[in-house]
Amino acid sequence: MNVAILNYHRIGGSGIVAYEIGRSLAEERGHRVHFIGLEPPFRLRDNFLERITFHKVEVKEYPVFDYQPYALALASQLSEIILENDIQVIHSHYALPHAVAALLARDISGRKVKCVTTLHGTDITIVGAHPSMMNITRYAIKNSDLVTAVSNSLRRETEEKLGIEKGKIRTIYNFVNTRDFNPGLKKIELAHCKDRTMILHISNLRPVKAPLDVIKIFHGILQRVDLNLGLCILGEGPMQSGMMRLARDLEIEDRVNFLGAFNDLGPVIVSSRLMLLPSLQESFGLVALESMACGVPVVASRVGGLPEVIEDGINSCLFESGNLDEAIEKSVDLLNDQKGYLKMSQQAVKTATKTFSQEKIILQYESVYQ
Ligand code: GMT
Repeated sequence: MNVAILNYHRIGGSGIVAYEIGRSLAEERGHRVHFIGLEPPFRLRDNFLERITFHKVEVKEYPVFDYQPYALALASQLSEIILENDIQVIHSHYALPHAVAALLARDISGRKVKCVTTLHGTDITIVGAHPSMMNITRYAIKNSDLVTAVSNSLRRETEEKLGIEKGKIRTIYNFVNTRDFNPGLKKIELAHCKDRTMILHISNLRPVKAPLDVIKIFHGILQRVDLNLGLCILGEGPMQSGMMRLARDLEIEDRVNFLGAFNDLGPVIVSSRLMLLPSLQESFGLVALESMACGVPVVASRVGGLPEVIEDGINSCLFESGNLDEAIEKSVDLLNDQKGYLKMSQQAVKTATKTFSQEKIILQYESVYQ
């Protein structure tokens, strides 16, 4: 099959899922995959893979435009790619603008190419639910041939918020690539965390990830655990300076390390003891799954799709959103109970490899395309 994939190239879950689907389809299932965007997906940059082509979208700069019309340029160039490469399926990750651009490109091309859209979360909960974007998001969903959501929670929320009929959206869970995320990866020693037990947080440090709560939870754990702990933050985002300020105010700045954006997360995760994810909203929480695949339990808020991935007390821990005392207590219990920790770590790997294995989920996408 000839498949076009549209996704955001910046580091983030939706880009990872899009890239891994394309890579598996090309490398393992023999399909021809075309990624189209402003930049190649970030994981593609270091790899040259057979049967994968990247098409760069050119956006015309012109003084009349206050904003460059990326979606229109994408639709126009995609319509040519459809004809030149006999594209049969366009898979859009993130409703806006990708699914809309795909529908427009199909119209322009005059071909009966099928449009599959995968909803990732913020495209519905934040962007799509905003009155300024609601109608066009609903249009994209209704006119796609098939729509998938990365969790039941996101599927239900989309049905409710946008008034989509039941049955239109199918849940296909995210998955993890166990070659890059497994407990056998070589541990690394980060200079700042030498001799310390590392607690980790990975995100884009936006308000939805509640990054200040990460600092507060870490501070609470420090008061109650007799371990030399360090906190590592991976990722970049607008709340980094606020986090630094809070760490200074709480006098723990020497224990908090900001490592910036990383591509190869696996070695950092396996070198850590615990992952904190206190998000206010999370349609799936790919980073939780990646951590679990490495055998590192997660302490996460009970929001969105996280309870579909995490079985509280079995493969990781959940706390009520905003209840930081509960988050601290569960983290402390886990750090103090070696036997319980080991059991949970093994169970986390089992969940990641059995329920959310890449091989299994890719077959679901392939059958969607067929
Ligand atoms: O979390 C973000 O802000 C980034 C966003 C993205 O587009 O990558 O993440 C969303 O999609 C991921 C992949 O499906 C999910 O694992 C994340 O839970 C989801 N984020 C939110 O729902 C906040």
